Amino acid sequence: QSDEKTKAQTAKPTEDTIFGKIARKEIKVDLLHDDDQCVAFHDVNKQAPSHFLVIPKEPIPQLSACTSSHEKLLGHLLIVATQVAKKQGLSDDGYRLVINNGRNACQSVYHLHIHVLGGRQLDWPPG
Ligand code: DGP
Repeated sequence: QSDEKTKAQTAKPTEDTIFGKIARKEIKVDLLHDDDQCVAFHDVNKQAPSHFLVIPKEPIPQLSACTSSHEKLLGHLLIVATQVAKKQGLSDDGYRLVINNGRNACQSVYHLHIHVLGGRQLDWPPG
């Protein structure tokens, strides 16, 4: 079993997460993007030559906690993902966006995040 899968079995929604600390700049990481609504940064446990995360600054625990009030923010996160992917040189060959929602999907950090993976041929279907 992968590390991420093991972590996801016990991860629970919490008030604060490591991503909350990154979004508030309490933990310094190399930001690929930063605006009033979201930040993007490299995933520490990369699953592809290019693997970054786009997270809202608002600490939404997971996708299923979103309501129609988040429509604009969710659209913004997708657009930012494409912009950063382009900057990372992923546009020509393609890339994949993933949102893990809950235990069966292996969500291990309960702060909404979009994974963007590229730089190699990805398999389908995912595991
Ligand atoms: P998920 O399984 O969808 O909840 O993905 C969480 C991802 O977050 C996982 O790929 C590893 C990554 N991650 C966990 N902690 C940190 C951290 O402190 N810094 C960074 N850059 N990534 C992290």
